[in-house]
Amino acid sequence: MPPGLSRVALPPEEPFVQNSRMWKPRVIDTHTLGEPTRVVLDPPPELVALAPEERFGALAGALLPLARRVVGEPRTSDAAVAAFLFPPADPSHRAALLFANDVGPLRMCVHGMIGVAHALNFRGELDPGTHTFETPAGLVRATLFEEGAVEVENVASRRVATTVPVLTSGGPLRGDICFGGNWFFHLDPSPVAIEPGNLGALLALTREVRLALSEAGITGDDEAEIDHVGLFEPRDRGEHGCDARNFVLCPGGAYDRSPCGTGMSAWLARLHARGRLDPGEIRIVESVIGSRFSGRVSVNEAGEIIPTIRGSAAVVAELSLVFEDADPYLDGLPR
Ligand code: PYC
Repeated sequence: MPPGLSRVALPPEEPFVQNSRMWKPRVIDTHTLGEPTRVVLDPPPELVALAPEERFGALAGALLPLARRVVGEPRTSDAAVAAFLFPPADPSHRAALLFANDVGPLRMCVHGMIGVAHALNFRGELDPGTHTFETPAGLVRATLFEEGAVEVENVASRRVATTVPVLTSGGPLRGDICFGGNWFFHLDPSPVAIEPGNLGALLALTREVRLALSEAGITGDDEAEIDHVGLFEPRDRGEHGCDARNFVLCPGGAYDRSPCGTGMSAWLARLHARGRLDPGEIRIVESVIGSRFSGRVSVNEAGEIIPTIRGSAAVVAELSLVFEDADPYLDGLPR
């Protein structure tokens, strides 16, 4: 077990209780440039009992209430993502992670990874340097810098299809299907100006597009649901200090307050596929609230595009969750 992991798991004299209602996990609440992550230090016993490759499917199905007990309303905001920490399958890795929001698990979450690295460093359990984490999408590497910034070398990202038509109430729109650790449909340029004053219109459009994709049976590889919709607007770096602004709809229906690292990874892969981004060139993307990630790509030996995203996080609370049997909203608000 790598140094520090024993501090994340419960000590042997306090074995995991076999009933999640008695589970009182210690959590660290963080936000990554506005987007919340609830880092769950004590993973649910039901998930710990499963093989790592079974956990994603279980949390998408019968064990979804576990995610809903941890994130979403009324315990936290519907934008929050949980990051469950498990002992890694490979002891040379720092930990295995399972990300989830209140509608199910995410294959990967860059803002969540940044939150985890910052939270572990805050607890004195992660030193500056590069650390490997296991996620359902594959291995990712988080580099923590002395000044607090975190760089996440994400999983291979790619553009899968271009100018795919979707029919909306405002007429047909064409976008790209791409993967950045999660599945995305990108409309670039956005048909609605990405401004905080337009949140209602941005949410309405992206929700309609996601529904239209689902109704049309448009999916990612292996029939994976396209559960994120990203809008991008070009910006002039000289004038605005960034290259694009984005708005990303997340699976639960909330929008990402950060520039969405998996969405930015997919965007960088699209730029590279169009010949508009060389390996190592830096791009800066701003979220609808004005927070920024920077990123670049490299190409690995297999010819895959590997994005690296840089951002930072802040801890806002250390607490333990309590699940009362009599709580009528133990499993979250009705959805
Ligand atoms: O930063 O990758 C991300 C992300 C995914 C969903 C919310 N944030």
